[in-house]
Amino acid sequence: MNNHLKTCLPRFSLSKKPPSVPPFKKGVLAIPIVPPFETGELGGISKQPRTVSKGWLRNAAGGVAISVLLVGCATSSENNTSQHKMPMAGQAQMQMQMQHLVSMAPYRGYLAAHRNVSRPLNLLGGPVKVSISQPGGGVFVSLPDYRRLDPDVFGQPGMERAFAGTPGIDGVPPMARGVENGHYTRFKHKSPFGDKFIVMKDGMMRLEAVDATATDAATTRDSVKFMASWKDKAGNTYEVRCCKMLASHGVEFPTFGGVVTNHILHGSSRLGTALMPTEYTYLAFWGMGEVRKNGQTLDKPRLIHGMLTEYVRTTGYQLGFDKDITPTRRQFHLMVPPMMPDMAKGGFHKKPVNTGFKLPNGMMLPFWHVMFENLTIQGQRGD
Ligand SMILES: [Cu+2]
Repeated sequence: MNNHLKTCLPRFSLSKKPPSVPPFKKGVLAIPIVPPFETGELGGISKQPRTVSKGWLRNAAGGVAISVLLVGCATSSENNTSQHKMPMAGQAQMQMQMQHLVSMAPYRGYLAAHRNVSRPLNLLGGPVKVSISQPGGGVFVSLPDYRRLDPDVFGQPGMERAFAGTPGIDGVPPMARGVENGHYTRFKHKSPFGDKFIVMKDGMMRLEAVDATATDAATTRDSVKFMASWKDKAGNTYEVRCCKMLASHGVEFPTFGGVVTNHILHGSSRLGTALMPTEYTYLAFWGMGEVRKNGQTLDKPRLIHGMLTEYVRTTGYQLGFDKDITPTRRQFHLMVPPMMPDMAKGGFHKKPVNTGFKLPNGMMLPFWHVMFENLTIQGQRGD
């Protein structure tokens, strides 16, 4: 990987559990701690229901589904430099602090109570079926940036909020926060969450999802078929497909069977990274898919997360604080984080996404965080 980029990753839980394809096995993998903002964990994988294995994602049929949460961040080479100069004792202390912070992730007990459930209950009122599409137009592609810290989400020095869990993926530890005049300023490390972006053309997206299973569990009846593509100035086409696998349960926060509808995520919810604002989420999914360029698969399998939310951007397309949200507009976010599960050793290992897209400084963009806003949305409840 690029030595000038450090990535910080989210944690997942992988458990195998096809609802209709016995036998299933599952396993929760160990969490490697890579200071200072690199950790990962594997959760549970579950096969998608056969009822959704058709159409343009036919290949997904019979595949194992993973669920994931993801997010990745990249730190600048300057940060890496200071990190490398840290004395060994200091590094060990930092690692211990990080392990302690990760151990304080707020949903650990909740997740433990759900990950082995073999027969999860369904949503009240029946499954929610959602179709979302964008036929064309531009997309907003996030670039690595330093996220400003919302006091409503992160509190203030001495009265912190949202500090536990995997840094950047879940909370942000106090030592990773800039402070000025008694207030937090920004996350010290670059991440996919910030104000920097570029626009790419010919953005197309199609999602068909079912939210049937209510809670996290070892198995799920949720399903996702997703495809999105966009083009750079040179005419290269970038594409993401998902999900051969769905995350039936999370490791650091719930995934509600891999698909969740009509919920609050991110920010103060402590469901997903706090670096995104607290946002009403009409639909979100976590699964495993692939990254392509010009019709060629560049990276597979990769963790994929998508969500349809209320609008969280402001003037100049800055990523807003909670107070800046526009509840009557909607947008779709696609996230491919720079981390991968390690099925042999357990846990996740750092692995920047081979996006095939170079940043102006010549380095590869190590993640995709892409926003679609020209949407047609349909939802239906019931069998
Ligand atoms: Cu999200």
